[in-house]
Amino acid sequence: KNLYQDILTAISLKEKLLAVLIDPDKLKLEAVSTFMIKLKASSATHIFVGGSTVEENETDLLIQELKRWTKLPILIFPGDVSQLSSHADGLLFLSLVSGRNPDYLIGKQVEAVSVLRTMQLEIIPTGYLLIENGKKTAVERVTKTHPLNRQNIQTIVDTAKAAELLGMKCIYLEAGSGAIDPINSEIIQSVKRELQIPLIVGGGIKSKNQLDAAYHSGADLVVIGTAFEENDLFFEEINKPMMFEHVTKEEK
Ligand code: 1GP
Repeated sequence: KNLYQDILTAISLKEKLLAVLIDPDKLKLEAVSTFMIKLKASSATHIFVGGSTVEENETDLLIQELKRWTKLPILIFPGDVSQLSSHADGLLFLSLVSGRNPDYLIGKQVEAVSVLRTMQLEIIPTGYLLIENGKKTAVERVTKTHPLNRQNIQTIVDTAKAAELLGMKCIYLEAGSGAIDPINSEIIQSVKRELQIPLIVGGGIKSKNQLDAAYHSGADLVVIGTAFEENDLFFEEINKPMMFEHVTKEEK
């Protein structure tokens, strides 16, 4: 498996990718089978596993259970070093470049190395940018960092670009789980224009229209967690044809 190469190939074919984010703190092992049957009927291409506050071992057990039900690639989207698991396929090796807390820029990453050495995970270095969305998010609370101001688009673009120049393989624009507003189109378009690497967008996407708007603005991979947790019908709703399909076809 080469997860990153597969992402690049999908992008070159103008395919849009969708990751379902599963928080081990919220999805209990007994509920995995029902959740995965619904997920199978959806257009999800990836599973991300992670959360801001997860108990030791919970992630590993959940990933083992998920593996029984799916062949989709499972990537760890870690809130902490304790969430690493050898049963996943890959890891978004995040650096919170929107913040100025050295622990989340490089400290946790150094801590992770001794664990990663014992695992065979494909590691995808990812510049992680938290963008302000009107309410304080778990990422902000846990990392004790300030999100970037959503009005200050140039700073957001420059931060993403700096991460790319440092060698990151992806940029993740994050509004925060359960955000009131998802990352807006102007921000996504402006960042996308400057990037050569894949763009991941997540946080607060709760409708098919918002999902399509993120893709149309330039997101290569969209991450959705809360909407799947709270709305069973969403698994089917996202299978509907893309609202902007006519536009994307012309662009092809
Ligand atoms: C959070 O971007 C993800 O890290 C997904 O957010 O739960 O709001 O979909 P939601």
